[in-house]
Amino acid sequence: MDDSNRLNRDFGVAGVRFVDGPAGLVVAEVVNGLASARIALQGAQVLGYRRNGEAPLIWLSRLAQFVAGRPVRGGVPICWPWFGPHAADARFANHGFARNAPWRVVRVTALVDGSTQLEFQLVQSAATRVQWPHAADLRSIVTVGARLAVELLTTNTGREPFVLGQALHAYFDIGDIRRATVSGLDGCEYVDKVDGGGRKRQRGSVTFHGETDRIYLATGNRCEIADPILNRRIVIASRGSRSTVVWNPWRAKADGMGDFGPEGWAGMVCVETANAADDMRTLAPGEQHRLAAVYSDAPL
Ligand code: TA6
Repeated sequence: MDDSNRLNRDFGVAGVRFVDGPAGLVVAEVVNGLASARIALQGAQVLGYRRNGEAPLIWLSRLAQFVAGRPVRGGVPICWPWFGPHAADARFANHGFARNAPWRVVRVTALVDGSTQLEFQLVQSAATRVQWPHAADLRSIVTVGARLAVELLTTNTGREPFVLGQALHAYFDIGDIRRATVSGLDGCEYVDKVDGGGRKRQRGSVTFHGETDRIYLATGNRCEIADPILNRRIVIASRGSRSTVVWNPWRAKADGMGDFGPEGWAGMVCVETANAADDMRTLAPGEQHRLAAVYSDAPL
């Protein structure tokens, strides 16, 4: 596992500092002239992001548990190489192993526009190959600037095709889920995981009146969260995805999960750029798939 001293020596770039975070998880702290962010090496997980002078865009639970090998509640977890439960073996983690596994730092670059770009590579192992016996290389490229960009690059480095499910499981900080709406999904069919997986069609913007867990299909490349409490809209611009997951656990499910904290569920919504359900991808040997999202905000 990388340690912060070596990382600061090898990748010290103005505005980036590697620190030993909770439970020994190494975290990259990024502060530049545009924004600040924290990214854990475990899972290459963005834990937070805010533009300078603005409210946080990305939500992190006040009760997030930092335990090596366990998912952290909030930020932008990387679900890979499957979304949801493992197709055949309930022993394996929900949403794949990438978010619970160590990643190595490949490069840290100060870009000319003032942004900071960090590239990470998943460290695979016998433990991960037991769960998913395919040869693949996975990179995450995070760009911290006036917007937050996260890009997942999967390359099939083996001799056989494989099927890939994945998502950028982004948690957004909002004033009150009961007042928030999500637009950009009007007319899309969705799998309603709160209603037996039935398929329905979205009419207008998504509004929230209880636990909401939907996989929207044949989606476009832009969604917006309207937040009248914080008086802003959050824009999710995506590439390489034709499925978008919208999730809020609501009170009972959040309390049951135990790491949302009191009323935490009311201040977050997930809008996830995915390749899930009908949108899983088959990669031929040598093929690469890019899944990307750019997150920004503007006044409502
Ligand atoms: O993306 C929505 C979802 O699939 C929900 O069904 C819920 O399981 C959520 O992900 C969080 O999953 P996690 O494994 O992070 O608790």
